[in-house]
Amino acid sequence: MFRLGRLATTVLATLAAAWLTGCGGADAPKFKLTDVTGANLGKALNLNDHNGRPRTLADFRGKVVAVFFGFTHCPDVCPTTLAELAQVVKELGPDGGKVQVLFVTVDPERDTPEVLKQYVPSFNPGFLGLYGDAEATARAAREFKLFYQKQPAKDGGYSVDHSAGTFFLDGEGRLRLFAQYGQGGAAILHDIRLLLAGA
Ligand SMILES: [Cu+2]
Repeated sequence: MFRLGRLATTVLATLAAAWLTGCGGADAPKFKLTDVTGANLGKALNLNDHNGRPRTLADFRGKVVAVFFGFTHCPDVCPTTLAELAQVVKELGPDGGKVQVLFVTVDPERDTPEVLKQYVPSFNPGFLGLYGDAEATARAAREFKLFYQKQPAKDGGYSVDHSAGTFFLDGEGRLRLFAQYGQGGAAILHDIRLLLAGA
């Protein structure tokens, strides 16, 4: 179902390069995820949440923000990622309230606010679904150098290929970490704790 396109591979290479040049001091925090601090992306997001309220990243200052792009018809990657993030938030206990998960749909045609409102909070009541029109969605994806593309399905419907990974911003709204799909909740939990501790 999910294919890692060439563009997505380029993005990962770019992120890896950012990681190589972006940190390195002996006292750098020991993150398990990819450190993308200083990468020139993820600075802005202008979308509506599933309650219809306009949202920008500034709304979530003071919290660690996890940004994941996907679509509700996704059979595997998206529900797995959201379930994993829900588990991480749960394991954080009271600190879970200092984490905001944002699920940005790359399929606003089918993922209406009503659909998102049903789907996203089912993983955790605090999670927010974000959507925009085709143009706003494309802009948000470009901002995170995120690849997505409609794929016609045999039954006449369609699927959406998309790069699978979660971006993490710190309480000051700076992009810090990238979790590749499959890195696992333990690594995410570990690194969110570091971010919450001010790393
Ligand atoms: Cu997906």
